[in-house]
Amino acid sequence: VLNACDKANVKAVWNKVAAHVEEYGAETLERMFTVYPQTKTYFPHFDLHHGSAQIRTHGKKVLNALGEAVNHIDDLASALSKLSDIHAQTLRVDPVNFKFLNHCFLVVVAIHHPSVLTPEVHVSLDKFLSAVGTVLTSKYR
Ligand code: ZNH
Repeated sequence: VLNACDKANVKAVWNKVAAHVEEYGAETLERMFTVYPQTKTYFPHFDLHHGSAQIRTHGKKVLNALGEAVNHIDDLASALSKLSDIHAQTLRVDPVNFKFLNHCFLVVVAIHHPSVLTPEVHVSLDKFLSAVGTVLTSKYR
């Protein structure tokens, strides 16, 4: 459960990330496809080469959705309800992949903002990303 301190930490991280959603989103996805190549199976229709416009566009979508979640951090279930339907009913992404994506995003934040990501903030961001993943995989059956 995210406590008040976690919520403040996540918002502080997002203040740093918000201006770079496309760049960080693309880096997160590229890392995920490289480090966890099985995640590529969900994107057979994408050009997955370095610098792909589709990766940039999709990365921006994913990070904007995370930003929306930050804006509604007290009510993630309603804020992500539609996205949760899409992931459960249409995309059927195996839940393990959410951990991969979360990990890659944490690494990207760490690279760009090392001083922001104290161990305490790392915990809060990890808790937030897990909570988002839980919501997005909550309607699977
Ligand atoms: Zn996802 C889609 C978000 C995870 C896969 N996504 C999507 C979108 C969004 C998102 C916003 C768009 C939708 C519409 O169109 O409306 N995701 C997200 C988030 C997350 C995710 C926030 C977490 C955090 N996904 C994920 C994973 C995976 C995925 C993990 C695998 C690996 N998605 C996906 C796909 C899609 C999506 C495949 C579709 C794409 C296209 O375009 O086709």
